[in-house]
Amino acid sequence: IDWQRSGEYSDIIYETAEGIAKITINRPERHNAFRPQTLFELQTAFNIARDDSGVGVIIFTGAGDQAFCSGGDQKIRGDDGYIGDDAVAQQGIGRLNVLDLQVQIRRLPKPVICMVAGWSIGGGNVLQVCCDLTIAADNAKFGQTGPKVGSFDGGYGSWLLAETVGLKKAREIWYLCRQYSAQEALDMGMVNTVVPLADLEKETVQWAREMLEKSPLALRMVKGAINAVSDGAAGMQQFAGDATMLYYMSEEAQEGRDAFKEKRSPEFDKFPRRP
Ligand code: 2NE
Repeated sequence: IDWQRSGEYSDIIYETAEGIAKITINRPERHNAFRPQTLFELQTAFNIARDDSGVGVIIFTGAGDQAFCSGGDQKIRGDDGYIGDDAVAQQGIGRLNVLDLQVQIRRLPKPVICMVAGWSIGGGNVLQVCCDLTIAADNAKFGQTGPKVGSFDGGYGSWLLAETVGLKKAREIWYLCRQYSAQEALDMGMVNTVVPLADLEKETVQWAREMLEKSPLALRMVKGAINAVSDGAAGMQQFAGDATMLYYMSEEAQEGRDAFKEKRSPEFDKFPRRP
């Protein structure tokens, strides 16, 4: 696959090919730990992929074969969050802007595949959990470290993980902070498949291609429906917004718009009152 790189980023790489966007965290010297700047760039890249009608599926991964992501960069962790280089940081104020990225991935109306080689740890594993699907290489290792390093994720990192692997297993993962092999992650339903490291991208692209053959609106609605249950009112708001979008696309809704513009009464009688 002939990836075309675009944009100017320091911490990530954005590439596209054949209807697929690939977003790569590019800090391999820290096992792709994220800092505030990494997350700003990821948010930009995910927005570009969302807005690009030529993109149907997004692959989210990490540079190299040692790690997808090792979570928040502990070396720039301040006393209230992660300290970046921006004006907020100049005042000594930290950020936890990974939470915004988690929400963005959940609400993005295109499938996001997490492609994991090596470590998927801490806040990195929470991002993995937030993705729609996960393809793991046979060298992948998963876990949460929060209670070991003075952190926790009580949002998606807890209850979405529990929804994914079950309550008992989620408690074990957080309470003991063990590391789990790719096969163990597969057995507990945290990933979709495990493939040899050498085949990781080929297999992930194959999954993306299969989804690209499917109806984009159907995929959007299924993603919204699955997430609506666990995202509560926010999930319903998104799903309801999609219903509005579909209604706007109907002749019935367009009749209301046209009647207003033409200063006449709308003729809704011509549309069936469906059973
Ligand atoms: C991932 C793990 C177990 C890998 O161990 P190993 O032995 O294979 O590699 P090593 O030597 O630890 O790591 C290689 C280099 O990457 C850095 C290391 O410090 C090392 O660099 P040097 O010190 O040799 O120069 N590195 C790795 N992870 C890093 C990190 N997260 N931040 C900064 N540098 C990192 C092992 O590396 C490990 O346990 N890493 C820490 C995982 C972790 O605790 N992550 C943070 C969890 S909290 C979080 O992400 C979070 C949250 O819970 C809630 C909100 C927001 C964030």
